[in-house]
Amino acid sequence: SRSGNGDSRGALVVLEGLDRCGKSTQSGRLLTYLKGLGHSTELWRFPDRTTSVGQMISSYLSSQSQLDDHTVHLLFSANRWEKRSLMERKLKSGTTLIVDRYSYSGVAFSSAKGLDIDWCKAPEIGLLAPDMVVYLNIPPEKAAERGGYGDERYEKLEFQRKVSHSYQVLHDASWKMIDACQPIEDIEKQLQEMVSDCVRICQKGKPLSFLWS
Ligand code: DGP
Ligand code: NA
Ligand code: NA
Repeated sequence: SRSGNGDSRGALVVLEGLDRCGKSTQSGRLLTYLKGLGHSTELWRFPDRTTSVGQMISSYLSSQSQLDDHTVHLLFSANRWEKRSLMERKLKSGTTLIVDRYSYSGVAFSSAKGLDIDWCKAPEIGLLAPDMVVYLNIPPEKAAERGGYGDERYEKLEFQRKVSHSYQVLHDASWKMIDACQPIEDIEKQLQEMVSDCVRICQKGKPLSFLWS
């Protein structure tokens, strides 16, 4: 069939956006919704700070360590690679994964520092491609107003403006965009509709694909 000839599987749904765009709130609500429908679903996030690579990233983000920009880029990528095989097993066993940040954050944040975009994309090649990327769109100034930023390294308005620009270069027609300035419940509803279709198509056996596709 056109929808694919593989086995039924879970969907890989990625949420992207600036810091304070509401991704974490929305991914939590989406998890509750999909579980409520009886779908096996897990919420993941990158960076995954629980691994040893993740601890190096966490220490860098809290400015407890300094690292060369290229080095930290590769650590973020390694942090996704170390979860790749588990990710594939989960999807193939029918579990849908909602992922709070993925390779697009990797490219957007590092290219915002001035690193070459193709260099930034290279280490992500071969990771599993999301079935859907939802971008929660918020002007950097609005995000900064939301209870302010924490004190992590990237949570500065000037830098977030650059990240916003990088995301604009990166996203294509396959991304779904949601206006993140709407009321929480409106965003939640729109997300539910988008993701329900995606989950259905993956259940029908849409084949897995790989970055960058
Ligand atoms: P979070 O835990 O979602 O708040 O992410 C921590 C910070 O790290 C946030 O400012 C976004 C940034 N970030 C997430 N993924 C990557 C990545 O792959 N590369 C870089 N350079 N930064 C990232
Ligand atoms: Na953050
Ligand atoms: Na977040």
